Amino acid sequence: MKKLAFVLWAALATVLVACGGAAEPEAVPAVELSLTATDIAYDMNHIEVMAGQTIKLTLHNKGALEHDFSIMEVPHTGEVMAEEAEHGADGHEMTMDPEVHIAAPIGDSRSIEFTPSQPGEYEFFCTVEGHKEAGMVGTLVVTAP
Ligand SMILES: [Cu+2]
Repeated sequence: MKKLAFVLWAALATVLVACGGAAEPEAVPAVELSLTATDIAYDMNHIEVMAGQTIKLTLHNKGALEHDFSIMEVPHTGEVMAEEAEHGADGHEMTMDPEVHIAAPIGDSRSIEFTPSQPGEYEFFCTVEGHKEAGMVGTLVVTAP
């Protein structure tokens, strides 16, 4: 009987681990980042985190134009959770499909959460036309844990 109880417990534990993406053991605590966008720049062009570290990034738009934070491709675990990632009324149409994307309306803030899983350097930028070229670009450096 004891053995059966253990088997059930083990099965339950497996189910719990399998269900919650957040149930994965978190090696490193999440990091909260604040990125401010103005016309036309970010206040940070270099972000450094550890692989496996969840990034909770809040983009504050203090400009008179719409801005976003995007990464075309970055290996990550779990889902990218964006708070209202869509662009607003400025008619900006996304012609690309970045894996990580959060747009902040003028004078507002929006957050995104994701967990890069592999060390490397990943470019982040604003997808609004001409903004990357004007300097809204930076590097997310993911270091080995
Ligand atoms: Cu922009």
